[in-house]
Amino acid sequence: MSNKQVLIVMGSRSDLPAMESCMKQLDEFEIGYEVRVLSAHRTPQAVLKLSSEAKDRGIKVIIAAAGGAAHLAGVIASSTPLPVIGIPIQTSALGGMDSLLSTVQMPSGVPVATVAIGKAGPKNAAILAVQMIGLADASVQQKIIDFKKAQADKVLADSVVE
Ligand code: RP5
Repeated sequence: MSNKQVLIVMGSRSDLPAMESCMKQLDEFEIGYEVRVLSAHRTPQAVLKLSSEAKDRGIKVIIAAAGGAAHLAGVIASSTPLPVIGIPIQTSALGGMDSLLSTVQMPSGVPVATVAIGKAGPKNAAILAVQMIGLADASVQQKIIDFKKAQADKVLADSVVE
């Protein structure tokens, strides 16, 4: 079985720059991932094939990023038992509110854990995915504990403003 535990799907290659921080964060946690560009609207059959086969390939969490009418995470969530994290990509037309609402407002029974529009979203999606993997892997969970401590230490070290 592959050591890639996270599947990252994005709706277009134009989403890649926004997604670099997600991949970087997974690299920092040394969690293997696979990246695919597929669209809920332009390649729906390929999306469903990928998401329905992900679990049997050893994937633990799926991260799906899309902008505009951002149905990618929802379509993926419809066809896998794996947890799906949705990233609403910032758009030029509506600032990403379009992406946010179409990612987060899922019908009852088909959740998508949706992170923020903008810089924090892709990074937080990676951290959340690692936290989920950490539930069944103590060494991965320890990395999250260490990360949070280092983050808190940094804030405390910078907390005194002259
Ligand atoms: C979405 O439409 C993609 O996720 C992207 O954010 C947006 C624009 O895609 P392109 O027209 O740049 O391919 O499906």
